[in-house]
Amino acid sequence: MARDAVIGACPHDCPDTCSILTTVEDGKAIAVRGNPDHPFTQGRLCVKVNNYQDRVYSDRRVLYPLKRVGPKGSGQFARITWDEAMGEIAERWKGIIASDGGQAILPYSYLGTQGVINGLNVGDPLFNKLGATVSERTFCDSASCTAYMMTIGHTPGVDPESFVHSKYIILWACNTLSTNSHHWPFIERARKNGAKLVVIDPVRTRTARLADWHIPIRPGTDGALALALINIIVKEGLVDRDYVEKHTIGFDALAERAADYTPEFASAETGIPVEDILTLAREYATTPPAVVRIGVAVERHAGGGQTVRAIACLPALIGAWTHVGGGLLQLPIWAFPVNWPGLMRPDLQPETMRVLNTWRLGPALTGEEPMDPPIRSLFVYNANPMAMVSQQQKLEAGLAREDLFTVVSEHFITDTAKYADIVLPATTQLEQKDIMFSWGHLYLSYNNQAIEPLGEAVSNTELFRRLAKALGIDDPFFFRSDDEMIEASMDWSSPVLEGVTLEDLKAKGYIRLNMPAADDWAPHRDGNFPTPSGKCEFSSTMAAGGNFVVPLFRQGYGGSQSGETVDPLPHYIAPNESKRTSPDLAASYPLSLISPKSHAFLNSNYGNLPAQLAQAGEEQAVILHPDDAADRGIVSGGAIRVFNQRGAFEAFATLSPDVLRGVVVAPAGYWQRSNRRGATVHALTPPAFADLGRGPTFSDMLVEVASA
Ligand SMILES: Nc1nc2c(c(=O)[nH]1)N[C@H]1C(S)=C(S)[C@@H](COP(=O)(O)OP(=O)(O)OC[C@H]3O[C@@H](n4cnc5c(=O)[nH]c(N)nc54)[C@H](O)[C@@H]3O)O[C@H]1N2
Ligand SMILES: Nc1nc2c(c(=O)[nH]1)N[C@H]1C(S)=C(S)[C@@H](COP(=O)(O)OP(=O)(O)OC[C@H]3O[C@@H](n4cnc5c(=O)[nH]c(N)nc54)[C@H](O)[C@@H]3O)O[C@H]1N2
Ligand SMILES: [Mo]
Repeated sequence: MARDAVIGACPHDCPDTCSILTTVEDGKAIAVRGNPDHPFTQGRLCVKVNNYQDRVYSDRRVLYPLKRVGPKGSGQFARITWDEAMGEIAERWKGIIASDGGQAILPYSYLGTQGVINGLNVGDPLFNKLGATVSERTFCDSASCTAYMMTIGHTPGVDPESFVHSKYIILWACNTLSTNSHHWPFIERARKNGAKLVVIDPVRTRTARLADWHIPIRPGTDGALALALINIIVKEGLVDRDYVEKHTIGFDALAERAADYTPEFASAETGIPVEDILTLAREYATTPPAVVRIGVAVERHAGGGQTVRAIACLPALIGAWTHVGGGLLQLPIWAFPVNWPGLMRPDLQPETMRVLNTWRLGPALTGEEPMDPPIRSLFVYNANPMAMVSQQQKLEAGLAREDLFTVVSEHFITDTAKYADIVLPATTQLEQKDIMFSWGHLYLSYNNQAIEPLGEAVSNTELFRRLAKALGIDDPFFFRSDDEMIEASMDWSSPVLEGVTLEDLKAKGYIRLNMPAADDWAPHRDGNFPTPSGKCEFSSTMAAGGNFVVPLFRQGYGGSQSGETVDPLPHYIAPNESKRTSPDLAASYPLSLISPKSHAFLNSNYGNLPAQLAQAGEEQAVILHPDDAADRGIVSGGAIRVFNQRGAFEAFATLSPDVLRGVVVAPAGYWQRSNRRGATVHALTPPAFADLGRGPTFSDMLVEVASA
């Protein structure tokens, strides 16, 4: 019996990017396990991925090209050949381009796989070449990244492994044990060395339960808290004068601004007692090394960007950056020398291009959002918009359009793929090769292909080669092999890759970027922030310049929302939907709904697979505080309807004092099959942009709940 362990890397859109060993027997993957040698993976895989082979060999996999034979959305398909599929797509697209122009074609994608060659940008060059509408992908961390760049620049920040040296750790809107679980051992080690762990979250999550101090907060009010911390630190003389003098700009203006945000003001907004706000500020400022880890969730509100601006000012204010294990951790992805322009090829875009934000997809398809030319064809890969974006009813109506030619590349017939005219089978990570960055640690990974593709599944790179061929494109760029693409995916001359060869990377599966050791590294001890001024910018020079753009690799056009200038100082923007800002709305819909990540799903991945559904619960649950439930006569396990001015979905009630009163929680990622009437939480989420980077406001909403 031939038995091998193949070294690969987890493909998911998750900070941990684990090193995976796949046991292959006679060409079949029989098990996966975490690589014990990898310093971050430490031999453990999560509940989502530890049976990855079951995803690969699931009898629900799409393994052949399919063509719709029933009505739109019926999920009735018949097998066709790749030649037929490519022939039909090329013919339809050529016709559309001739009659309406390339912009009538809309690609839609995200990070179904995070591999550098198969992931985010794999389709960009082709769609740019066709002059298709550009899909602006800003629903994950775009407001946060824009704010972060404005304040401290594109720095990796604190090495997540340096947390072992921290003495005061704040996990701010981050459910580490579910969404970044391989970071936990480092936090645990710090605690063994005496660190205090604080979690700021409206929910007593599994992470909050293990913290020394859980601070419940009303959703979307973190900006008020952060500004009050600045207020107290300034007023009580806890500022590191020397650091501020040398390595920041705009302190006086920040101090003056923060004077408006008293602990009393913050308490009224956040629901946190004044005493606790004072204690948090004092402990944070006087317990070095102090570190803040922000979760993506902190941004999903009207003021998400400015919230991150305020938080990003804190470490410089107290000189936290002078210590190993002190400062801020957001996304260390900035450390990886990825050749983004080479992947995206923005140079291929025509001069006039149309940009459509991903969660405007529904109204764009129905025509509610004026589209000239209208969208005639939609091409979805690496994404499941029916499960993950707002305006679900409109999206469903748009996808049901008879004249819309929809193609979806997938592993499964998702809620989105169900509406396709053509479904194309995609390989999983075991069936393809790739090179991987991480947004949660500093190791570059290589995913060796473990098994041959199942059925007629192809990798995304191969899919786009086939499309280019069918469309008669002759530029050799579109026909590079995976190896050539991997070779071109990084700037190998970058100092962080000094001495690294692809051969070594393939053999070992991962290498640490050539950065100082985590035990000995305070990245901004001497300032050196990659901002325009080289300093931490309390007062942002980018914002002071008027309307500005932070081009992100996600084709997010960060910056101010729609052309207006941005206040260069951090400030508090209250939620769009709250008792204070929209009392009339709150009279009908008094509860705040958030939809954080599920422990057992990865976004909507695994929302159809038995092991993960068994862990998460087959049906969508909504968690309410027992008093909020009692007020409405709702009992544990009862069927409920959750609704607001935009829509409704049905679920069953789970009662728990772990959620703050006035807050309801619908874990994200469930498919329509798990909801009683089909609609999911995105029937209710708002389509508004946050203040910076066109971030989402998915968690900025009021709802009411009633027994169904
Ligand atoms: N298990 C699992 N892991 C994942 C994912 C997944 O779907 N499942 N998805 C991956 C992806 S794409 C991402 S972006 C990351 C996201 O990683 P996180 O940002 O950690 O994920 P969330 O669960 O969305 O939110 C974290 C916590 O923020 C809280 N929260 C919500 N609103 C607020 C608020 O206004 N203020 C504060 N202080 N807290 C708030 C939620 O209750 C939740 O416990 O996780 C990645 N990892
Ligand atoms: N309510 C709510 N909505 C949210 C969020 C939230 O927290 N709450 N989070 C937001 C965030 S942070 C994110 S990142 C987005 C995520 O939004 P999406 O990226 O659209 O969500 P996924 O569920 O990860 O969908 C990825 C799809 O790609 C498929 N796929 C996987 N690998 C491959 C491959 O190699 N090739 C192809 N062709 N397909 C593949 C998977 O089967 C899956 O169906 O959702 C956003 N929406
Ligand atoms: Mo995300």
